Amino acid sequence: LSNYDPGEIETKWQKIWLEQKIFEVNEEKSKPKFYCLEMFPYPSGRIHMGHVRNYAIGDVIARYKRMKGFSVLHPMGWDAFGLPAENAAIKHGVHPAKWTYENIDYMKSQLIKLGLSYDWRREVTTCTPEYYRWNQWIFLKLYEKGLAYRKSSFVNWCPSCATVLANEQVIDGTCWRCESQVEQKELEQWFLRITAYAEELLQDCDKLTGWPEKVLTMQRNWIGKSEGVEVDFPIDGMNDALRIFTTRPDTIFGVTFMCISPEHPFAERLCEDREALKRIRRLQREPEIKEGLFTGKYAINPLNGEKVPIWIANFVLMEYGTGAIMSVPAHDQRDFEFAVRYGLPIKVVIKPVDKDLPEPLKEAYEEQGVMVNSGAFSGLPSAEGKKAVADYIEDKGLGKKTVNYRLRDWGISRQRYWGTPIPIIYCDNCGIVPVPEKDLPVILPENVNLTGKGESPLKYVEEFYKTRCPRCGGDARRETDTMDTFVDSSWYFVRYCSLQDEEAFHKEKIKYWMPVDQYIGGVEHAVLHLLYARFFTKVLRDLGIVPFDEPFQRLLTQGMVCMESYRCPEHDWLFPKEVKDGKCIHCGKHVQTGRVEKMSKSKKNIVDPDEMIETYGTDTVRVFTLFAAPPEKDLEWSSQGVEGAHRFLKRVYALFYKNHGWLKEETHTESIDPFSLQPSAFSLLSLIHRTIKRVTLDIEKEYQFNTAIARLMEFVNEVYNYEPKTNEDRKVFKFALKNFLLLLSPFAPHIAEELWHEMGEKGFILNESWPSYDEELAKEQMIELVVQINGKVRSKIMIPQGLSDEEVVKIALDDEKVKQWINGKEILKVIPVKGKLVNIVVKG
Ligand code: ANZ
Ligand code: ZN
Repeated sequence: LSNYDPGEIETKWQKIWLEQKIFEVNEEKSKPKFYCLEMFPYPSGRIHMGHVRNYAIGDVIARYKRMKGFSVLHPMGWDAFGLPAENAAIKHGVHPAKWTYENIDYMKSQLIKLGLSYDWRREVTTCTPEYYRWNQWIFLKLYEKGLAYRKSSFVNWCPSCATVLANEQVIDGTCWRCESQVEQKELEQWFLRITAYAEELLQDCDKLTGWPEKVLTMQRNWIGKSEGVEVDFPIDGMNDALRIFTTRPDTIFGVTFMCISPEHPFAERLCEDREALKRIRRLQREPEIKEGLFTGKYAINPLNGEKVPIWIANFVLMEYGTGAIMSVPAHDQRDFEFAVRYGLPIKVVIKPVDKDLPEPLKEAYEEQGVMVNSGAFSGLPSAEGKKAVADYIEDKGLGKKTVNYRLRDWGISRQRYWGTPIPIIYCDNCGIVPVPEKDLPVILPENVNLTGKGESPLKYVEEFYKTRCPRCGGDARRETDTMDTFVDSSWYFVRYCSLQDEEAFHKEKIKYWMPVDQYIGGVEHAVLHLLYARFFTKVLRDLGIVPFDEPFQRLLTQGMVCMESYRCPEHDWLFPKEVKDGKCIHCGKHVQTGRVEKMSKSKKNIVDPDEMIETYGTDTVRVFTLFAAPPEKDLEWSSQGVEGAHRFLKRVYALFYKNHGWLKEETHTESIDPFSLQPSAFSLLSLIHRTIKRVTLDIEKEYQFNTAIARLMEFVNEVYNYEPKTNEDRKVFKFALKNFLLLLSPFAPHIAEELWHEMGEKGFILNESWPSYDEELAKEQMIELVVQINGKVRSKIMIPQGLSDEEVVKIALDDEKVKQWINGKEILKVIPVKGKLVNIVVKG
């Protein structure tokens, strides 16, 4: 026991905890449940500090709730499909499966080394057929309901890499990898109709009171509901009308031209110049530079009969509204820029209430105001005007009010190998045929040639794609694209409710555990993952599988782990350990210190969890990450901070070691009568009650673990030199130390468990109840007693408030300093004043 050896303590307890299965939980009907979930990691190879922080936060919550009497579900798994496995395969020639499973093995050992309280019987690995068959099953259900459909759409295509690019991979219209000009290519893809749930997803944001407001705002914006009108503009000389969507019907008298998307069905009819049309179709969308092409045709404004030219423009998206707009350059900045570029007229129809607009306009006036130059509507404030014009349009049958959402259907087809096969078969006779449920899972074949180029590698695996049509029995082909991996993570939290060898959708168990009470993860998932998971939950609800609307009651988005970076003029970015006294250890040159920012491999401003655990132990790493900042704030890694956390735990250890002899013997801590205690014991009792109270409230209130740990540090400082003298003292001290360990255990579970047993306690801390406190005792109750002898202040003593005069006098006379001053002289008078002052008059 003599020295704190975290390595030994931690491996010992980790082993025992697993052997004794103390993290395994089952549904206990008699207890309230708590489902604590951290976002599962991608098995990239090793965990980083961001993971450590995420899981440490979750572990504190899980352990705390468990001690509070909840039945706590705390699972972990692997988001195991995805591109990096495929890239590693191409680069190093290992099969993605091998690479993935090896990473999982290693990372799992790392999580165990962190002392995290997971029930591993529930481990989910999304690349296993047992898991992904249910992706396929859900897909089939969506297909049955018309919520999964195939459609051709435009994607960013790099001709030289022969691959589809995500929007983020297109930089100034060129490929991020090879810089060739990116084209728009039409591709048949599978979509999930998330838009069918757009309104509910939006409305239910109001129910998510346990979510950070910034995340809700991002979700609302992503869904992007906008109310407006669709209006038909007849095309001059044709028996057809162009339907547009606008949110600003109040500006309709200011229309000076029309724009349609290059993909608009009218584009080819209206534009004779095919080459020019082709060129514009290759242009970047949502562009910096707005470009267009005049079709030579005109449309007629249904409100004032004006003839306006129809243009094809690259800033009009086919996927939004109707793919066509009425352009009002005076009041829409995009239209303004377009008008300036092509010399089109600009007509003001909204004027600020209190001033005039400059002539000519320097930019679009997009604010509210009063309608002008607008026929009978002139003079109306724009808000009222909006409604009046919309009503007029509807009354006259010129169009209708509509609602549009920015949210797009979710394209899930990926031309990749390492993902869930889409369970669809194409037959020349029968067309698109879903794989019958009984034939699930459609297994991803092992033998495949990975090239990293455009098409799905499965296209060349004959034993995979060659199949028979389930309907007519004829030769048929399987779909060879795989699913977006976001499908996998859209329902994994439901899978954890039952054990690995049980049903995937165990209704009773789902009903008991779901929804997740606390979800913890990075804010980078504020839209996609969290929105898809909400969407799937509603789908599963409509399938009768889950009995609730929302998957995550509370959401905590933890801050980033940050650190300063170092750069050597000779050796570029350096790892922190390559820097000594501000110099590069390789060349001795002075290094430049960069600002504190998110740890990243590219800038090498990272510390490796394994190394930290090796040096300081897991408990120190946990305490540091939890102490350095509140969970939702960014955390700055600092080696002094880690040292500080380590010193604290060493001191805790030393405190117990000092008292080890008697701690084990003394057993009765139950029968303490606070009011019979000596002042020092009383104040110790009060201190532990106060500490319990503060730590509990810090955890309950927004998980303020940093201040909770600060309380524990204060406690140790206050009691470190306490020396129990009497039996009573020891009783109280032991009581305080026991409770201290209970409080410490969610943060530093290993040292707490070790000392708990060293104190002679039986059983595991995790199975103990969280300590409760007495409001009265927890009060700050010490006051200063001043003792005067013959009118001079001779001593000041801290005493509990509210003692009787008799007791106060006794304390004063027992005080060592007072005794020295009296020094055997005769005491003439002792006058206690309000329990705060004692006047002693002595002879001579
Ligand atoms: C005329 C107008 C005048 C507009 C004005 C705005 C201001 P939100 O709020 O995002 O829904 N628009 C409509 N469909 C479009 C498409 N497919 N591609 C690009 N732009 C499109 O935006 C709605 C507004 O965006 C619509 O209202 C339309 O321009 C444009 F002073 O119509 B507005
Ligand atoms: Zn067939």
